Amino acid sequence: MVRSIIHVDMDAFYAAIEERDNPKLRGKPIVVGGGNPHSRGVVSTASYAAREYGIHSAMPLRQAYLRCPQATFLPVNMDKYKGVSRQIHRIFRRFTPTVEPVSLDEAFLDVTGADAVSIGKNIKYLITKKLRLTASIGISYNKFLAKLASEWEKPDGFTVIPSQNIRDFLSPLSVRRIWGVGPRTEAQLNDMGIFTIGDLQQLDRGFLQNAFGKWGEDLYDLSRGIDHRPVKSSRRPKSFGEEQTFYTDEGDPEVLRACLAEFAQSLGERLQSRGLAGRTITLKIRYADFVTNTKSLTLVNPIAGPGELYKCSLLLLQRIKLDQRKIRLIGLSVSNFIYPGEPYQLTLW
Ligand code: TTP
Ligand code: MG
Repeated sequence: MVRSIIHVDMDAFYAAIEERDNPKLRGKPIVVGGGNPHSRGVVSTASYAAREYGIHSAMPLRQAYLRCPQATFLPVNMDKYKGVSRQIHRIFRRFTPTVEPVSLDEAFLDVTGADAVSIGKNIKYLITKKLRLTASIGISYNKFLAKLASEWEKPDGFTVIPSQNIRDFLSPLSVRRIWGVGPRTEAQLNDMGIFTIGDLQQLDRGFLQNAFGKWGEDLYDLSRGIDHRPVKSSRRPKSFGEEQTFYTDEGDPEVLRACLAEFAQSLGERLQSRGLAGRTITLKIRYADFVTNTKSLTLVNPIAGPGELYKCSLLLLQRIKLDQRKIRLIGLSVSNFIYPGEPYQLTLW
């Protein structure tokens, strides 16, 4: 199935927010980064008015000052930009859950099966109307082309790259337009006499493989507008769980405890590998007659370790009447996650 991918990239993101919040700065050259043009910092971003003086991201602030001493130099207000980023992502999720954030101001959306152009226009409208900022939007049938499209007429752009004649469309462009080709690869390609995407299209797959390994195959495909990478939505999981159904109904508490130890181990590893901790532990028991009983425990302090998870699961097991009834299924889950770096509200029991 042909996919519909939207790439959204905010224009001069940090600078645009500062400009919005201080009308005196409107249309003026603004340089965000460090705040003091005589310090050793670098430019995070510059407004489009400042870019006319040749100022760009990663340039030393002192150099930016030499180019445009009358620019307003502002410090980075990360909390503010993160807040705006959350608002943008909330707008995206109105249209699809398949949103892959790339950075604070950039994301891919997979809207296959829907009217991508109308969604793109709506997103642009909402960003302008609700956030008083502008975004550039690119639409195509894969990630590479959608990103290329959003860069096409920045700022405030809206570009659709259709699949027809894609080879000819790409052919005159610089190899630098290929996603992943930075200054070093560009220099390497130029040394080989390859300057445009069209030059790349002339080469065969084996040659590129020899020269660049796996990346050579990607170059071969990308130069033809082929890119199968999926849009990976990073929906945050709400819980992790493990469960087991017994072959023959089980009544031995020792076996149940062994299951719980195994679950705690695996859940602990899953949490720790993602830097998560959970506050709620839930034990589920299904009896042979299919009646299901769950017990949960919410802790003041989040836990992530297998040992602590196991201890909690045993406390919960004690609260379940095992009497003579046989058990068909046992499960353990952890939820109420605390994400890395996220403060949590201390609550009383
Ligand atoms: P970009 O999207 O690369 O740049 P931009 O949004 O400022 O400008 P445009 O997209 O219109 O070209 O990056 C988004 C934000 O990330 C940018 O506003 C500031 C920050 N950033 C840095 O802090 N350092 C950098 O080197 C870059 C490239 C960006
Ligand atoms: Mg941007």
